[in-house]
Amino acid sequence: MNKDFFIGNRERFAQKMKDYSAAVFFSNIAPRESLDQSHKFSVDRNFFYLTGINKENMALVISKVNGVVSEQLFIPPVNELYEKWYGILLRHDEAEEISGISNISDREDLEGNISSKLSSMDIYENLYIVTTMAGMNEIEDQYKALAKKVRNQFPTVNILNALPLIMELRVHKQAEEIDEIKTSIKYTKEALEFLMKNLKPGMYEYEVRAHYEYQLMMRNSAPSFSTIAASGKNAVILHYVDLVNKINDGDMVLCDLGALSNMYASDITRTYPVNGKFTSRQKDLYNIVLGAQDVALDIMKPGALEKDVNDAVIKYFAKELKAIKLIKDDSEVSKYYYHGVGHPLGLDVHDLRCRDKKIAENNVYTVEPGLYIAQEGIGIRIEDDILVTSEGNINLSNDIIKTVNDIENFMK
Ligand SMILES: [Mn+2]
Repeated sequence: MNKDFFIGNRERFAQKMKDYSAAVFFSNIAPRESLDQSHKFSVDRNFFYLTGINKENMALVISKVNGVVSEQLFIPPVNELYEKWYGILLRHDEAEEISGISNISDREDLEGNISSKLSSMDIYENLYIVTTMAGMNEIEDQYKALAKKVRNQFPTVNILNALPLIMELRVHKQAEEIDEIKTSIKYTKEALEFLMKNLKPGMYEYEVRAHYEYQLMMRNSAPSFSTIAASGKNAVILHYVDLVNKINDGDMVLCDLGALSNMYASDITRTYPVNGKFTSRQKDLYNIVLGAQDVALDIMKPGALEKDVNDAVIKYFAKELKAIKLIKDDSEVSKYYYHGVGHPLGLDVHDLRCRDKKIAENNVYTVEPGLYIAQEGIGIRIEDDILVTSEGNINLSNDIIKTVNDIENFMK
């Protein structure tokens, strides 16, 4: 991605900041996995959105004083011992090339820099930090430590949350972002086709995952979340990640998976008959779920509420499930469909959404209705990634086959 994209994001963020304020963004640190090992590092998506840099233990400070915006990046200093063990650290000129930020300092100078700003005659009024929604990872601790220090030393400075400002930016996808999502969808399509070709009764769920992720690795991509390959009755568990069961002949396998391209995620679900042929019951239920996608897409327009889309799907399921005599009353739908119809998609798999929960132009949403019938050992979900435009929806994952005929023909 071009640095102009990240420069533009910072400009738009700064416009939304109050005057006489500073904003701090941390890039995150990898959590510990065992005694002297770390989990794989995962960059904070807001930091990435504003810098394009995917590296550990960095910070970005954006300041706005009397309408004048300045920016500074803090990165770990070069350390020869570290580089012998773990890899080459980013140099200042490289960080500038990626981000377009020319003012770069050592990471250890961050706290002193913030203190001198807040004690200066600029008389800062606000410090923006980010509180994540989950509030449970390492980055949250870095923000909390900073907030505690600022509250203690500069009690008249307000601590504000930058998240509402940045979410207003991130929900509207720009052309560069849509291209990245399209690329990650392409990886998913290719890997899913390999998975389908290798699918056969008697294989284990973890083998399905291995086939999929092998193809991502061959493209220097990675899953955008823990791959789900749930067969038979496991498919009624929405976030089934154990993947230990043998897939029996006659069962379906629900594959909910994604890929990354430059940190942008795809999120796709397909449900296949493991032996390549749907039973007539499976086919009927499958086509009901497929129909629910069309219902959702009709409602999903700029200005509609997310709830409107889900309500329409519930109403449709009530009608269809009564027709096949699975339920008697509309209220019973929740027994077989028990999640929302979709979520925003972007740098985060469950991406930031507009605060009013209204669907807007250039949002990217998943549409993923499902039916889960535990007593029959059947779980079906079909998920596509949709770009909302003023001229209508664009199904970005339209090329990933999903009709009964197309799946059966492909798997023959
Ligand atoms: Mn999803």
